[in-house]
Amino acid sequence: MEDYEPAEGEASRIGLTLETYILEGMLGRREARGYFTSLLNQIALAAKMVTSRVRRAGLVNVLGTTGDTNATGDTVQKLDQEANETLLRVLGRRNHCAAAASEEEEDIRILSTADTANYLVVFDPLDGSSNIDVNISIGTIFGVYRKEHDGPATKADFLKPGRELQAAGYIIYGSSTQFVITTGGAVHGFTYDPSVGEFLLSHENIRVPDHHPTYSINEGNAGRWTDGVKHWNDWVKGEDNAEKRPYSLRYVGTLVADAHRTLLRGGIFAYPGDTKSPEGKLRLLYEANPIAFIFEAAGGVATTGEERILDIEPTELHQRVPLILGSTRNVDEFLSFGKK
Ligand code: P6P
Repeated sequence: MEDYEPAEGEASRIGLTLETYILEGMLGRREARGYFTSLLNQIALAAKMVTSRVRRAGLVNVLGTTGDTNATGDTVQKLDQEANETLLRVLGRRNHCAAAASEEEEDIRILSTADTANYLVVFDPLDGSSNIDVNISIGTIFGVYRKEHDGPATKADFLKPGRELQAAGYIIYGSSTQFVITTGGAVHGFTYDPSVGEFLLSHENIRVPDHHPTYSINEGNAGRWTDGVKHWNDWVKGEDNAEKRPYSLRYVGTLVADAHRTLLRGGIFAYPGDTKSPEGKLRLLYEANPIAFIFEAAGGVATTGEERILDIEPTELHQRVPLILGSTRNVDEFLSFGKK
């Protein structure tokens, strides 16, 4: 899948709208101008709708919880539910998305049985939703697979390794709203300009630096970590000027926010398995896989500590997985302390 190369002398594309980028195949999928393009634009539309609600969360009666719990036992915040319904409704139009798997849905949701419904979408509609009520960054994570057969989609269609993703991205509702996307080639970031209602290219061809003295982990779990993780954690906090240690600790508690910072600046994010949760906390299909796909496309790495995230053969829609991701040299440091 070749990257789009600007023509000789072509002006910088900074400021181009996401829609133009997608429609003109600049995401590196020149051959797919129709259904795939339409699907990505639908996701961008959903992102605009969700961001308009998130930005007013404090004003409109969407704060708080519904009292329900979702498929994975998390308390459902009202905004989770609204974001979930928005994505399902928008993806259900135009008959390009056959089905969706959402963190908020126990099973897959069939969205179309039309012959044109060639794609499957996995998403976490509102990652980090426990941070909504305290105005800390939250996000939406999505991944797009191709449906490889005729007829209605089934749950088995979603149990594919992340390396088969056709596109992956996230929207971070932070100090600004940014849309980060890749189709496997370059990774690009678009910043939402509410005055024009468009996502404009702001970060072209994002590359993860190969190292940065920052680490991101919930130290509250330290008592449950394996010895290897404990030794790594002691090492990053040790004194060594030449190696710029101690590293700085940055932890938001929203995967999209911690991953976005790590993508742009470098460093490492780790949510490893521990004695209480050997498989960790994060979900494979709609959290770890799309983020891992983005990091690898940007020159980073994403592993469970034992295997490449994108090679895992899923067995369940909501299965959890340990996730260590970031700069190649930072992740190598982590792995060097092993599982011991
Ligand atoms: P902890 C948010 O609830 C989430 O699923 C991810 O966005 C985030 O990385 C993680 O959980 C934070 O978990 O246990 O540190 O609060």
